Amino acid sequence: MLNPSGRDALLLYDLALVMFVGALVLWLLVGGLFVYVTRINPREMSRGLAEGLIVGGGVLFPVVLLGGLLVYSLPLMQAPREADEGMRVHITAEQWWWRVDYELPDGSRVTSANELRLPVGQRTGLVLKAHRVIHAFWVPALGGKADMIPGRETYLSFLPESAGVYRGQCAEFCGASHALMAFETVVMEPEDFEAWLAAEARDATPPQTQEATRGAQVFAREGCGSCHTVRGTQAVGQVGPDLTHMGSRVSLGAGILGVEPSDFADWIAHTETLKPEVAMPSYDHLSPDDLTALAAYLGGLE
Ligand code: HEC
Ligand SMILES: [Cu+2]
Repeated sequence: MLNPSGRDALLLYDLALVMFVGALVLWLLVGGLFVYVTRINPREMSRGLAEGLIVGGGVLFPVVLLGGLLVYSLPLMQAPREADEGMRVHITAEQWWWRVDYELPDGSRVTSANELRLPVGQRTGLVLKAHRVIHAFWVPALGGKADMIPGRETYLSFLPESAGVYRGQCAEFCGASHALMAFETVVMEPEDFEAWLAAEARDATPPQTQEATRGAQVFAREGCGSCHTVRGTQAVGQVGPDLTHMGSRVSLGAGILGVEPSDFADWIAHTETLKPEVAMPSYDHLSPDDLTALAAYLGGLE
């Protein structure tokens, strides 16, 4: 929040700064007055001066100051509405991860999860939904916060101003693993973004190594595809995140792990320890060989 990188975050940063400096000046004024009347000049005051202080400093001054701050800050509180320019991304909050759907100009959708990619310098509209319980969407470096409410759509839009990776976090308590519900926002140059989106729209890359091929077999044997989709394969589950391009993401498990092979193995074997009450069982019965093979398969889904 203190390092804004989007147009909307910049407005909020300015507002926070004005409020903070305003509060600091007020505090110094009141403190100074207190020191003056108790230490520097502790004489009895004339009735006129005392009444003047109370009416002026206690009524007029706060009314003018708070009124001014209100007039300054009200225009910043725009009603949340659907963005009228740019691409749209539909984001649904699950317990405890994010479904992410890019809506292309021709109406088709590209499904991803647990990561948001945006082109720099363009406004992108976000259509926010929630499954089951309330969550809140927050990427402090890019803009404000918005509630995500079951049965309703809320809106937010971002205009990122520099490329980079910005962390997002669920900001409304949503159950046991609320604090483990994060994601990364990757802001890219427009041509890089277009290339990424085109790649994301394609079906999964078939396994390239023997290890990965074995991983695909373990994936099928263990029934992972009943909850996960890997486009272009038999896996079409909708319960968990789409894994079609898992290998090109920057984090695992909604922002809680990296994407090294050891992270994949760790996640699959200890899901329930890493994320209490998670809707994916721990596969702690798998052999280290099976876990390595799964990691090779998932890491290769670029
Ligand atoms: C009962 C449904 C279910 C099954 C079966 C299942 N998963 Fe999951 N999986 C989920 C859910 C739900 C999540 C999201 C958990 C969270 O972060 O809250 C998830 C998350 C993941 C992730 C992280 C995805 C991301 O976007 O970071 C990977 C990788 C994964 N599962 C792999 C597997 C593998 C491999 C198997 C089989 C060995 C498997 N899953 C079986 C439901 C399932
Ligand atoms: Cu949440």
